Amino acid sequence: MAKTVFITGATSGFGKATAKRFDAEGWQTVISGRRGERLEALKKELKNPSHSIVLDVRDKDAVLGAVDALPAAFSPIDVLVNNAGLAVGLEGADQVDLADWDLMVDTNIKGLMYCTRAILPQMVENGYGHVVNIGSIAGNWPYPGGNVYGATKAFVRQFSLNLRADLVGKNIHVTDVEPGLAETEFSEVRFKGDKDKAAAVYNDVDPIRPEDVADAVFWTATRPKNINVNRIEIMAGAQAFSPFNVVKG
Ligand code: NDP
Ligand code: 8X3
Repeated sequence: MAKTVFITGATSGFGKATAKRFDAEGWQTVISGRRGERLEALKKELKNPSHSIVLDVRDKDAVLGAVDALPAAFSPIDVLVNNAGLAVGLEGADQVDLADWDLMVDTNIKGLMYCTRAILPQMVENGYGHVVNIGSIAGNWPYPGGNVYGATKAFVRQFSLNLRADLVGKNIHVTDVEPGLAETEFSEVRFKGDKDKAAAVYNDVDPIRPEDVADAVFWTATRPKNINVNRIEIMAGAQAFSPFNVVKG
């Protein structure tokens, strides 16, 4: 029987590429996101059975209801890819709009918690499962303006490790995939629709592609039972570290 992957934020970027990758490998997909027309367009591209759910991960009741209402053919979920997320703004912490911080916390932390809690019981009952969380290098390394975005991804890293602690012995694996500079709609969202500013982020650099991240997600989700990949941090080849910032005087 074909396995089923549930992907949040499948309307763009990593989520969409991940749906295509699992589909190409013969998996069934449950694709979700807020933009229904994009989900329908993606569904037409997929060869294997796919179930789409217009879903805002911030809506706890909607998340729990959508998982409860999964068609029998798409249940239980074998792999959950908690990918939906965003950065909003790059202002310093003293300048930031608090609504941006709320939005990141509600989506990247609370949305990911709701989806995980909704799907885990069926994995436990089934005696098999894998939760792949999409973290970020921003959760491991600080940068100016990364403030709450990076902190939400640090939550994802630690939550992933703590899930491992809870689920060990139940044949449920957990991985935090932590990409760096990758060209998706991420920067357009961060800069609130400013396409020129977003394009400048990827100008004259060879970034990670969504398919590279999909590849890592698929690889980690298909390791044998005796292996759990805890974390994978992936940077663009052109990306590395700056020295500490020392202000003199
Ligand atoms: P995109 O903007 O291209 O995709 C983000 C996806 O998240 C969209 O499908 C969007 O769907 C979905 N999403 C956002 N908010 C919600 C919500 N409230 N409910 C449901 N879905 C939501 O960016 P990426 O593909 O780059 O981002 C995917 C993940 O990767 C994010 O968690 C991001 O933080 C992380 N990441 C990105 C990096 C990068 O450089 N691109 C690097 C490291 C991590 P819709 O709008 O239709 O709801
Ligand atoms: C996205 C990568 O470095 O722009 O998570 O924060 S970064």
